[in-house]
Amino acid sequence: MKSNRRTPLWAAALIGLVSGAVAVGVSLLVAGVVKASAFPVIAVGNAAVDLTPAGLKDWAIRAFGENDKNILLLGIFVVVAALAAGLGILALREIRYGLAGLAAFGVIGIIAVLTRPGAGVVDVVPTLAGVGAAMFALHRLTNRAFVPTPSASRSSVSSPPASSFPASGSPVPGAAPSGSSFSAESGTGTAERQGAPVPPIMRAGNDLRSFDRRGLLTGVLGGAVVAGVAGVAGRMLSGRAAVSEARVDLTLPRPAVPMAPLPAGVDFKIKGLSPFITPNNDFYRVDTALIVPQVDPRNWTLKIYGLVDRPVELTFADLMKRSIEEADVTLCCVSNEVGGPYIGNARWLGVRMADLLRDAGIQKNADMLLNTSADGWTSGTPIDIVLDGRDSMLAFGMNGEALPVDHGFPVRQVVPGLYGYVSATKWVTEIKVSRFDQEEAYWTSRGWSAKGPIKTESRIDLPHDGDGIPAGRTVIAGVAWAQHKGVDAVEVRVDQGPWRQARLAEAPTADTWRQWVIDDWDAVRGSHTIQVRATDATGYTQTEALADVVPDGATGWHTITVEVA
Ligand SMILES: Nc1nc2c(c(=O)[nH]1)N[C@H]1C(S)=C(S)[C@@H](COP(=O)(O)O)O[C@H]1N2
Ligand SMILES: [Mo]
Repeated sequence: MKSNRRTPLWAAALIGLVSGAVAVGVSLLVAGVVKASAFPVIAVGNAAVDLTPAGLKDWAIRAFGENDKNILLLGIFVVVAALAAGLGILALREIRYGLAGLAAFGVIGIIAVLTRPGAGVVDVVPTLAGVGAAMFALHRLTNRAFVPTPSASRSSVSSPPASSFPASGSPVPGAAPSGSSFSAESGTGTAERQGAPVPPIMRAGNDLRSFDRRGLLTGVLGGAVVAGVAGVAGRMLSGRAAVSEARVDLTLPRPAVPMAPLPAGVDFKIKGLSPFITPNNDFYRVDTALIVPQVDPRNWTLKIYGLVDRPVELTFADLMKRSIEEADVTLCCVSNEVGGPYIGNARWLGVRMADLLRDAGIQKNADMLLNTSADGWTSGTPIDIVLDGRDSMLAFGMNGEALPVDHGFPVRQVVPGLYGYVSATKWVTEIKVSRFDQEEAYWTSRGWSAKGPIKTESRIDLPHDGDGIPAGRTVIAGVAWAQHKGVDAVEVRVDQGPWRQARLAEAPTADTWRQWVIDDWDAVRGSHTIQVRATDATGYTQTEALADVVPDGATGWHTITVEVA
């Protein structure tokens, strides 16, 4: 064993660094295992960016251009490394300080992770595991490299190794880790260390310690191996985590013409009534993907080819640089039964398809866009509809966030007025300009119509079918939709009685659903049926005739029964 007369601060800093690396490696591994979406260090970085004043951020983006992310990451790396080294030095002074410092960073990490958009409880697990592993490493490495000298064991109180962790309470005041706790922890080589006469070279807290260079070396190597193996394994497990990170990292561009804020009148805010904007977490999901495609925006491209004058290939960065627009559009699935749940409304952010298609130059004989997703699903969209002036878009934002992975990250198509199966391609990677008489999309070849305009429909949200409700004044409320036509009227009737006009919420455009309410139904005892029907802006009133969802969408009046007691 070699000892050093000067306090080897570099060794303490190295221990801090390795402990920090263990934290990063273990949290990456655990993030990969539990499929957490947020990695603590990146989450802290993003939170820091979010807290940065807008002016500074804009300046930084201008100054750093597309490299701002890398420079930011480098900055984070340097800061984290410096902090870790500092903790190592603190731990040498008094192990509890180092451990408390790690715990403090754990708390910051957890707060940062939890405040990322879309974060869930599972996302804190990697942080907890990383901090726990770092605490273990810091404690262990410090004791390996700075060996409590047997001569320093002035106290006869022998405390078990764990007692020097702050979590289990303060160690006995003034008691140095005894020789027995040291030998319990350091395994082989103990005898040699214990036997050698060690000059006291430093004080750490109340301990006299000596520097064990070999203990440092083997400990640091072990820590580095753990960190490296865990980190690499974590990365391998987490193609998913990488995409989630890229998604959380994404700074959405601003629309060229931001939409006016929604008027308060769009939403009656009645409990149990679908809110005007469906939160992303509540948004229905329909797709054929067993495992959601993980498409990294850095590798994503979109090809527009086929019957075009100039085939186009765009990267995600290309897309984000174009003129950006926002639109509120209610998506609906053709498989939605009358009264069913497969409908939701969101504010989408993206690029107008008309602009892109104009760049490509659509040829005269084309009438269909055959879209392909990263997982090979296809949809067929009529070109005349996409180009008739409606807000058809390639969307990458949904309700103020990057598109959730389940909803098509990084890019999906959104066309107001068409069912999802012919328009709403998620994870879209190709648009082949073609003809309906030459191509058949996924669901069309399985018995569904080639074209799928959304049918005018309405739904009762409140009360629920089968509810038992008290007699008296009762609210009946729901939503109605006729995307790109607009809902003009909603009528409700009870027990086949006269139709009553419902009061309509505002709807700034024709592309969304519209809330409606009857707030003064006098419910009397007994069993009652309630029915609803909508009339759209073309004057068409929904038909009573029941149609199945196949081949082109259900029809009929939503009818519920309630028991009034
Ligand atoms: N890649 C892909 N995109 C898809 C689908 C699919 O199966 N795969 N399903 C479509 C259907 S049928 C609907 S209704 C909408 C649903 O979109 P959502 O899951 O975001 O609500 O996505 C459309 N886009
Ligand atoms: Mo659908």
